[in-house]
Amino acid sequence: MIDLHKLPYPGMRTVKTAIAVVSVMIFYRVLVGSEGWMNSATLACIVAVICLQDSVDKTLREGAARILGTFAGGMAGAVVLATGFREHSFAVFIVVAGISIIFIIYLLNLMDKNNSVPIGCVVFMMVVLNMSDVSPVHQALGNIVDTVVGIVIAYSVNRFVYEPDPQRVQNKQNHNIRRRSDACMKTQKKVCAIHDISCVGRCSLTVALPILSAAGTECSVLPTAVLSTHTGGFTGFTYRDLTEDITPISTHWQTLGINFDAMYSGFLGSFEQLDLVAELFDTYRGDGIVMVDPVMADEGKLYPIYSPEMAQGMAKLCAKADIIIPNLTEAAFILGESAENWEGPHSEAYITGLLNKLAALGPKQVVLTGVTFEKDTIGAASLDAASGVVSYAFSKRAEGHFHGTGDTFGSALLSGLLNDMSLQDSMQLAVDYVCECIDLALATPRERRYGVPFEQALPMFMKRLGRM
Ligand code: PXL
Repeated sequence: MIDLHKLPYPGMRTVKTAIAVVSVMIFYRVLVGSEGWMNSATLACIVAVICLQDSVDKTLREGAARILGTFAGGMAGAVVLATGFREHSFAVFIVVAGISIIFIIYLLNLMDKNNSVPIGCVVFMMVVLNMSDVSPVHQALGNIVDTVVGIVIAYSVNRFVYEPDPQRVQNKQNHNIRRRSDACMKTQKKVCAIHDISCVGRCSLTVALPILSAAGTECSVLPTAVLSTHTGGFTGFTYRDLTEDITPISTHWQTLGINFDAMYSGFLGSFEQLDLVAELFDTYRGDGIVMVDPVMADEGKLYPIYSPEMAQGMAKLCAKADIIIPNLTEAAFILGESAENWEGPHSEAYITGLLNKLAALGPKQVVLTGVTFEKDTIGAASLDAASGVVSYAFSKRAEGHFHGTGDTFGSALLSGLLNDMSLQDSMQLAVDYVCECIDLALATPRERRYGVPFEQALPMFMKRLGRM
């Protein structure tokens, strides 16, 4: 049973919206009379409802946007009526109507007035769909007048019925943000990212940390090595192996009773780290996700700093993971196969064969990157070992190699999973995000070896995660 006493009262804005609508109706009833007042009142009522924002200042700003939208929609409608398209066949009329809507939206977006778009389209439709005897220009002007009436009444109600204290509005907004983030804090996921720090060149931790933070997770790091730059495309880089620091760091963490919802390993600083990272997984995995990116090779070749034993060691580490995310070259090295087919195009049988052989090593899920069946698209394939389900995520292909995109992909994929997205959706998110980063990279003069401008695509990424 609903306890009526516990229901909140309707807010002041709700009441004021009702007052504005009723005032518009009274206005037109008195002005136009009992015949035809409803037709005139419709647009003014719509405008009053959408203009009635929670501050007077905002109502005015919205009002200006409505007038511009009304003008654009009204004029476009007048042109369509004046040129007699409505009297043509239905097919011609709907084609012209569709093109006009595109034109209105395009024009308003070009003027950077996208909040004028809805009213522009509403007014256009009201003009072209309303059979009245008045001339098109008359009708368009009438709509503009009705819009102004709606705005003036919304503004007056907001201003005179009860003007909200801006401080109170701000406090309420802050309170809502706090409430939302309190709820989020209770469930905020903790990740441990185990990669190197390449000081310059956007890869590994300098990519994983910001992406996982933007995804709302608390990202701790365990650096495996510190390099002045990454190893692809730079020479003369410094290399400090942090193998000796891993056990003391973990020993301290254990005194703090730390645990993680996800452990995500990438580039390792030495062969010995394979065992150390496997131990970290045992210590901290709990019910969390262990994701291994077996970073060691690309474009058919092992990275020069690694020997072939690294590939065998990585295969053992992959066996301990819940998810592994090799590229095609790494998959071949892990399986002890030739990597000459890394570039594709690949056959579906080849990809599913690799997925199954990788799953046989032990991980619950395998995500293979760099999969391409046709020349214009590239993406990833996944296999869920328990269900046997194979899925794919593709995006458009760009020529060439882009440093750090494996780390961008892995961080985005894990972000999706930790935000409760399915493996398929997380994979599509990661593929799309990398594609957006590459598009941005192609649009900047920065040398490729400095990585992709993933920072610029974070808003798109956060929107897809529902965090913006
Ligand atoms: O993005 C993979 C990566 C990570 N860390 C270092 C690298 C590379 C790839 O070249 O050199 C140090």
